[in-house]
Amino acid sequence: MIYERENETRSREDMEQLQIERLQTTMHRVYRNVAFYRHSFDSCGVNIERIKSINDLAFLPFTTREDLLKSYPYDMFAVPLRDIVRIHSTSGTTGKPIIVGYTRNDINIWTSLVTRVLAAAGITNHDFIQIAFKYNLFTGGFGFHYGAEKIGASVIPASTEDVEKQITIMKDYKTTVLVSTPGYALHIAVVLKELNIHPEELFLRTGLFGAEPWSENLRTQIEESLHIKAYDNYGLTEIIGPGVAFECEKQCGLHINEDHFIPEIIDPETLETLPEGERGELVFTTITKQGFPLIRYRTGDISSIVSEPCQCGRTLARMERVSGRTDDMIIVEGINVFPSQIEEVLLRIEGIEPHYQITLDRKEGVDTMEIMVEVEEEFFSDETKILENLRERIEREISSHLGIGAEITLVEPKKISRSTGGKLKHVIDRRDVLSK
Ligand code: DLL
Repeated sequence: MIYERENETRSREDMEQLQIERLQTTMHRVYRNVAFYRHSFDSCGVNIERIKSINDLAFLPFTTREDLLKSYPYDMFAVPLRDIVRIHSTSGTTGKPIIVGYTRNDINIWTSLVTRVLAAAGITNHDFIQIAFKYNLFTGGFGFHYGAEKIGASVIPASTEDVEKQITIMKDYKTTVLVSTPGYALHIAVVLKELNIHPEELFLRTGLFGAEPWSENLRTQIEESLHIKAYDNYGLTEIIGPGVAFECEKQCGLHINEDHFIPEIIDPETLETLPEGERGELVFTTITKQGFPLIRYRTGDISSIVSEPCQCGRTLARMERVSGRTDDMIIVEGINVFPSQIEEVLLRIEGIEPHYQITLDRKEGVDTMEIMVEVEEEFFSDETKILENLRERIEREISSHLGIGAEITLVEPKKISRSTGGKLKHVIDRRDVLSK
C-alpha cells in the first residue's frame, strides 16, 4: 500500500520544484541559526539566493562526520533548545557521540516516514508488530514504534528481551511482523529450530530488517527459516533514523523519501557528483528538518541511485542496497564501531602493544567479534593468572565503552602481521554480510 500517495508518486518535475523550495528554506534556516553553516557558506563564497535548481546543490560544501563530532553537544542545532522535544545519538563511541535533536514537527514527519516504510511492506492495523530494537538513544526502537502506532497496528515493544522471551511473545501474542536487524532475525530462526518450534506454529508473515548491511543470501535464509517475506529498510541517526529509504513489494531497490531528503552519489575521492546508476558515496541533504538540518552530509555508505519510476507506482528514486562503506566502520549486532575506537580502549590499558586484529564471524545467527591483541613480553613470563586478569579487563572495558561483547585472545609480541607498506587490515569480516 502507498501511504502518502501524493508525495510518493509526484512527477519528477513536481518533486524537483518541491525540493528546491524546501532547500531554499533550509539553507536560510541553517545560515541564520548555525554558525558552522554560516562560516562554511561564507568561506566557500556560496550565495544561497543563487541556488535555484537541484543541480546547483553541487556548489554547496559538504558536511562530514568530523564536523558533527566537533559540534558536540548542540552546536549544529538550528532551533532554540526549548523547541527540541527529543534527543537521540550515535552509538558506541569512546569519545563523543553525535547528538541529534528533533522538534515536535520533526517527530511528526519522522513518524509519517516510518509509516510509509511499514505500509510499503503491507502492514495494516490488523498486524501485531514486535519491535526488537533497543528503545534508547538508538533511533530504531522509538522510530519504528511511533510509525507502527500511527498505522494503527498493535505494537509490542519487545526491545532487548532475550531471544527465548522474544519467541514466547511471538507465539503467545500472535506477532505477525518482526522488526529487527537481519542478524537478530537469523538468531531467532536458529533458536526456534533448537527449541523444535516449527515456523508454522507462529503467525509471523513479514519482517522489516535494517540498521546493518545484509545480503540477498541472508534474505533467502531468513525467509525460508521463518516462513516470512523480508523487507530491507535503511536510515541513519544523523539524517533522522529509520525512514530514509525502504523497499516496496517489488523489492528492486529502496525508495528514498526524496520529498524530505535529497540524495546524491559522489566519488569519495574526487568529490564529484556521479551520474545515475553509478556506484559511489551516498550524500543526503535534509530539506524539512528543523532541529538538526544537514546540508550534503557524507554518509560513508556506498550505493547507487536510479530515478526511473518503479512498477509499484512510486516515483521516489531508488537506491541499491548498501554495498559497503568508504571508511572502516563495522556494524556488530546493529552497533556501529570504528576500529579506531577499539584501539583507543586497548591502548589505555597498560601492558598492551599497539597491534591488534579484529575478526568478525557469525555463529548460530549471532555476530561474534574476536580481538587478537599483542601483549608486552614480560606478561608472558609472569603467572597465567595475570594474563587472565588482563584478558578479562580488556573484555570489560570494550563492553563498557562500546556496548559490544568481544572475545579477547592475547598473543605474544610480533604475532600479528605487520603492515608491509599497504593499508593494514585491522578487520577480517567472515560474516555473509555483503556477498550476493
Ligand atoms: O541504523 C537507523 C536504522 C534503525 C535504520 C533501524 C534501519 C532500521 P545508525 O545506528 O546511525 O542508524 O546507523 C546508520 O547503519 O550509515 C549504514 O552504514 C548502516 N545501515 C542502516 N540501515 C542499513 C541497511 C540506524 N538497510 C548506519 N543496509 C548507516 C545496510 C545499513 N546498512
